[in-house]
Amino acid sequence: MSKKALLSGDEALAFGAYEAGLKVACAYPGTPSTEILETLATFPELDVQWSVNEKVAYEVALGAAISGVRSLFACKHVGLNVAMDPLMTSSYTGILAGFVVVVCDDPGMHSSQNEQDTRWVSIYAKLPMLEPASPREAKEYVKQAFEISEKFDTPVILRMTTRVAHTKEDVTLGDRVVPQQPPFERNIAKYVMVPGNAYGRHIFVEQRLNKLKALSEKTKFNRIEPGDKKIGFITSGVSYQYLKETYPDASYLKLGMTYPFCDDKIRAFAKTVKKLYVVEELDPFLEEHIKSLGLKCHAKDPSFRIGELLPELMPAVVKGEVKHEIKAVTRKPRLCPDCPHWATFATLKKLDFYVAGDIGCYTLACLPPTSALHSCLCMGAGVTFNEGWRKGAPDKKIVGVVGDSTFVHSGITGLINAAYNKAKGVIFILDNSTTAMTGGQQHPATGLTIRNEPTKKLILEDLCRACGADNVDVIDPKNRAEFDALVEKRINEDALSVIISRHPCKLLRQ
Ligand SMILES: Cc1ncc(C[n+]2csc(CCOP(=O)(O)OP(=O)(O)O)c2C)c(N)n1
Repeated sequence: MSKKALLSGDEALAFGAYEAGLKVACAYPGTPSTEILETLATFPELDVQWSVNEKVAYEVALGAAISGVRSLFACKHVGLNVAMDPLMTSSYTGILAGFVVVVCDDPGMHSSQNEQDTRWVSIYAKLPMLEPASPREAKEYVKQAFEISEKFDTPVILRMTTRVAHTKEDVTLGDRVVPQQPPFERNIAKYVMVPGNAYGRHIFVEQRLNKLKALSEKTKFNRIEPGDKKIGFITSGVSYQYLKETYPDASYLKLGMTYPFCDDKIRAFAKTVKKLYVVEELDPFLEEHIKSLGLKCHAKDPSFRIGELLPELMPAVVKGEVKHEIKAVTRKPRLCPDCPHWATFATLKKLDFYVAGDIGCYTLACLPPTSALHSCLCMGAGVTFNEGWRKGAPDKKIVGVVGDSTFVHSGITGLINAAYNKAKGVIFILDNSTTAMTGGQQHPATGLTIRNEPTKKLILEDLCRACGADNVDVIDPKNRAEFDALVEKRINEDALSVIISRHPCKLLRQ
């Protein structure tokens, strides 16, 4: 008898990948994708890791796929930016065993620094993209993604959004089947991307796109649902669910494989309906393409490109109204009571520093009552902005802050750069011994793996010295007088200093 379980999109995707014979999975945490790896880590037969960052995760997982085992990489949308270098060329090398690139976008920025639409990456990298609209589809699509990957020798992008990743649905579970793979053999023309070989592979990539286009025309994932002929929607992802709730009788072309585009199917569907609408969240990805086919279609006003396309907005979208109020979201998260970051920022505020910030719980220190953080761009920029700001404002009291997980992710290179280029100043590593912002994941400096097994522990103070910092101090920010005195001392020195402000997160899960 088949078993059922109530699973989120992330969890269902993980179960689907497991049943499809996945062997290796790598990721760096990032909402709303984090639970994919956390779920996969519960299967003991899988090789699952938190990697130090997304580029590393992508390369380890791709390497495993090229060695002959089905592999998966998962990240949030901004994480894919970090992995873009290997991603672009992996489109040329292709794979041996199936390789799935899962990316979770965050429309409405529930937990992100921007709202980018990853669908464009599929065009840019010439890779196929699947877009499930529910947890059940996430499970089904990931299985199909492995098949497509192997059949067409390509990484396959599987894109979800927050609502699909975090919504729960009952899902049927199946057995795990591990397919036989061909042996890993030397193949320089395919795996050594020097210009001559890459030229040959680029020809392959263009031919592959044509074959994938043919697949997109016939796949059941691009599905026509005939209904009322007066109104026809072309849509994908969670927008499909919202539209179905609002306009259950209309005709639909529901796209599950959104790239390459299924032009013939789109044209055929357009002919059957009186008024054609394209409804999609964020950018006009489908709209621009459908218009380029010479088809007349109605699409949302550009004001709806910002934020989520929530169910209650559907009638306004269809009527072509302008979103009158583009309100900034007023959620005001705060640091937890007794969070160790409070203590560090109390000092930085008191001393009236310009604080180059970074991404983590400590970003919340930009809000009252501390209001002591002055930038947040991307992971690692707390270290590099300290260096950059000093160039134009040498008279200001500038420092940089970075979390422990973020420092390992992408702060190390910035510190080496500062030392090499003779930069000065104080960098604070806010070491709460966890990746708190995303729910408390392990990283190299915690000395524990994703399964909480002991491993080699990265000693941050040794690392900072090796990077070239002149002074490295480790101190508990809750020892306020001592902490203040140390900061005053270091800020007045002509040196590159790192202060590791160490106190464990109150919510630390062991
Ligand atoms: C490229 C990228 N990957 C992942 C994330 C998600 N994310 C934001 S901050 C963060 C790490 C936070 O940990 P840490 O630096 O230790 O700070 P803490 O939250 O513990 O204070 C992560 C994983 C992101 N914003 N950007």
